[in-house]
Amino acid sequence: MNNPTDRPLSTHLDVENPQNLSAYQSTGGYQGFSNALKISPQEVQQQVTDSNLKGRGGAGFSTGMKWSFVPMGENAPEHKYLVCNADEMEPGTFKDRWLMEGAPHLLIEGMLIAAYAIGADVAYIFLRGEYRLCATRLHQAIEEAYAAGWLGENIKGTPYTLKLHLHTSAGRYICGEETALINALEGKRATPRAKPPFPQVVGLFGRPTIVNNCETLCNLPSILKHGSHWYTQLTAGTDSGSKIYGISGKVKNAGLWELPMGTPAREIFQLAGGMQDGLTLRGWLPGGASTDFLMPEHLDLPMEYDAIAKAGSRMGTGLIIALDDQHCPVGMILNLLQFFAQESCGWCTPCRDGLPWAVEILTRIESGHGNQDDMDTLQQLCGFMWIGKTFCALAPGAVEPLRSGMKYFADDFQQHIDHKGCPHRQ
Ligand code: L3W
Repeated sequence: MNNPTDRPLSTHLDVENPQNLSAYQSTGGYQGFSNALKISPQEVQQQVTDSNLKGRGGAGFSTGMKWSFVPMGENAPEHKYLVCNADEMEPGTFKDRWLMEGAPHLLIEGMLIAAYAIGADVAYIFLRGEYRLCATRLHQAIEEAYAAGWLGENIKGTPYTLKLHLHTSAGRYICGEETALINALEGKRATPRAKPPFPQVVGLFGRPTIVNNCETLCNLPSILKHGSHWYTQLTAGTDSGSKIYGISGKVKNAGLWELPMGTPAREIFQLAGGMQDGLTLRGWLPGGASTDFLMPEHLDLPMEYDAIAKAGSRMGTGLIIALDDQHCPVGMILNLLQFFAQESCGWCTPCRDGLPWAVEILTRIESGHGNQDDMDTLQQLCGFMWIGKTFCALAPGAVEPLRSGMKYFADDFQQHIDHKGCPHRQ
């Protein structure tokens, strides 16, 4: 990607005072939404469907298809809602923060396009509570957008009206699950709802609601500005567009980069300068903590949804977590499981009881007090907490690094049991 227009997200990030409307407009801001206002909501939906944009929150569901479930025209209720899921709490994931701090108007413009396309008159940004700088900049940007007539009644002289509210989360990982988020926004306990009905039909306050991830929404202005065909050509693989990729762990330069979708993981490691001196890569989680481990031999895979799924994992958020040879995989998995056990909402039994049980067993193994039966029980627990047996994706996601870690790092688990302690501490 050499041309700035080929980096539709980060092209807006290199400006001073990013919350200022003039700074955003100097990089072509609000042109995409202006184009959207000249065509019908259905035509906007069609462009986004044609762009083949997939949700960037972790699941990779088609954005255009999701929107197509929203009742339109005479069948539509009086109010419909758009919600930006900016409750970025996935371990190792910090891409939405970068976008909101660096280009708050890009998100606002993306939300305007999405809200117009589905006929929403009210929109919410559900923001992770700890993201204080994002909140400050979004507040300022929203105020400026209202003052300039980009938000509010009869936007830019058209019949279209949108009210946009910023809501800071009280702080639970489960609020990233769209129906738990909706409950939280309604002031209720943040437990997931049964699906179906999907929020697109029965969502916030019982009305049709689209919940889209922050990065997903930030892609919309460029699609409406340059066209869906242009967007499909940005990729290095088969999924459309560009993607914010990143790495954390013991690499030389942890960070974030906007790259063509489908960039091989090896290139992302190279951008990070490789592993720190003296360390070797042992494994990596492709997109946040709730994905299966992949190995160094998987580094040439394109980072996109199907290719990573075929290798037995998920691209998730696309932010890699690297495991080096001097850190204990058992300890790392225990650390992740502790997080997920703490963040279980407690609604369904497999997750509420299964995750703390897995933590108890892993703690025993990690400290050198585990035995072979513990390994069998862990395997069974992975089955009890799998898709279809829990109410939402939290526990199945939590199980992914555990089940793949037990496969790829079986020797490490065995050493803890045989030598009654962690080999990395001996
Ligand atoms: C209508 C159907 N709509 C699916 C919609 C659904 C939702 C979207 C994705 O979890 C994953 C999870 C985490 N009719 C539909 C339908 N939809 N089928 O599509 O739905 P789904 O169920 O595939 O996923 P989900 O429950 O939304 C998302 C993983 O992401 N993850 C977590 C990331 C965390 C962050 C963060 O902190 N910001 O992104 C990372 O991998 O484990 O598997 O809108 O309504 N038949």
